[in-house]
Amino acid sequence: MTKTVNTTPYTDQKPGTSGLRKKVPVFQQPNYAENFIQSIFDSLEGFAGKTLVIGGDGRFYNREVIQIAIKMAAANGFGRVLVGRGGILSTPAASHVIRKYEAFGGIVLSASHNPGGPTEDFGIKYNIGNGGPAPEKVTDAIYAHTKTIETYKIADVADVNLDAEGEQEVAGMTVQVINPVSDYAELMETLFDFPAIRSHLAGGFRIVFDAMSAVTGPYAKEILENRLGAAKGSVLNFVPLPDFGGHHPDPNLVHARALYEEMMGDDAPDFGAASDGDGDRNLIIGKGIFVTPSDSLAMLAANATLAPGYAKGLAGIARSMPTSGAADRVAEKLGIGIYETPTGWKFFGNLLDAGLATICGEESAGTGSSHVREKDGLWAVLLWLNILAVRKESVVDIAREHWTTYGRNYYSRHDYEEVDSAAANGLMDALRSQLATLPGRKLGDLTIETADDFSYHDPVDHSVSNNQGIRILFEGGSRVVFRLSGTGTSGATLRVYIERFEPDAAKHDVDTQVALADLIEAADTLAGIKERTGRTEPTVIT
Ligand code: G16
Repeated sequence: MTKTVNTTPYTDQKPGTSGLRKKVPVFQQPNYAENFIQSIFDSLEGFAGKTLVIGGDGRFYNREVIQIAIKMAAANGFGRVLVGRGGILSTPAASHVIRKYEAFGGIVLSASHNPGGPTEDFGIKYNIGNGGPAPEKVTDAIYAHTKTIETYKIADVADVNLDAEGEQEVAGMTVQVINPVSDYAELMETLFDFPAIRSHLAGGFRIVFDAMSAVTGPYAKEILENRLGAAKGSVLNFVPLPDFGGHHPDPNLVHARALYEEMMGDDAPDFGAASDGDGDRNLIIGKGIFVTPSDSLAMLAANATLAPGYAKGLAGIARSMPTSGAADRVAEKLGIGIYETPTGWKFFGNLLDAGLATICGEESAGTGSSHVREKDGLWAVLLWLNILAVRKESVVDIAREHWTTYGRNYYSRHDYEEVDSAAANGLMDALRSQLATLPGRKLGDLTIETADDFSYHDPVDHSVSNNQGIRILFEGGSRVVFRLSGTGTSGATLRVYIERFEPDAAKHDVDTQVALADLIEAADTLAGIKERTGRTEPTVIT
């Protein structure tokens, strides 16, 4: 029933920021998915007879790869597979299922916020037993195996029925098809004050949640409408579609524009939110105000004790390096640790496991906590709703009060997508070669204080990750950061992160792009963005 198939390596299977992401036709090449999955198994030890969780965000090609992964898990000796009904598990739900059932690990199929469809994006990621993305030493081992692979093992059996909950047998292994929503919904009930949120909603507090035709739809319907009593119709685009309805399931101001415009209107609901393809990102918009992910992290951390799951306080806060320093000020006031990691949720795993951090966040619309080991879109929405239900103030009032207390970190990210890779690498190399001479240089009223290429020293396992983004820090605390994205699937994406700290509450009402204008200009002067990329403006501004 099990066969060993000869194969030859592909040279392009290096995992990026979050697993292997490629266009669907790349994954459809003979043995492409099989090679990568076998390389995952070949870099693990001790899983014989153990449980593997498999799920995905429902995008095009999800079901096909789930069948392959199940049959390969059976042939490689796993004892049990837990798979979400229909092949569906949001990324945070997969993390929770791995933890709850003490699985050996999990395979999560997603390309996150990237579009789906026959010529769009797909991805495979391995999560370890703590429920989090595999750390670099594991992804490096996987990549090494992809370069030398000669055979893979697969059970020669009929497809599993993914649509009926319950147990089936596949080549001596048990496959259990589970309800994808219920474990996760139960977890949320233990963290948040559902009665308080329910009564706030019943009292007329209006919300809208855009599931972007992606995986969060069934979760949001169940939790927001069924369990919390939000008005029917509060959850939009709740049916997960293989092509996300032809849209980018990316909850930002460009791809969730309609939600943004509704929230800025005269008759806007009180609270608007969205999540992405696989349910780990979030967008938070109050009536008349967009809350940047960096600010959201700081505001959630500052108010977290209002939720039962965090009532005892936070151990610490962690943020990725390009995320604004707003959370640092909260940590300082609370007298707790603050950790600055490279981009990539995998870097939070050790801090969470060691109990050093409770809440983590990234500028890329990711926020989460120690409840799982992934970022969690609905979790962020529910923590906001819990805070709003207890404080009974508007989002704008909470934000203003926060800025008055802590100061405001004006923040924006400018993305230049699908730039020629050589041009993007040339830009970064040129910046790197200037680093030593930049301190002291003046650009208009700005003076560069320090400049470096960020290196992370993990305080738990002492691993070192170099070249994690170029930081230019100016006197007074403003900064510009340059990085190349590790999640794109064609060309290179240059990300420029711009930040200015403004302590004076009288200056908290300025348009963000205006507040950052001199830094934006300085970024172009330093890196020659227009000249090197041939672009006159960013593809996306968030
Ligand atoms: C992934 C990672 C995040 C990271 C984001 C952007 O998110 O999990 O930690 O911040 O990519 O990475 P990059 O700037 O390299 O494109 P997701 O939601 O795509 O899984």
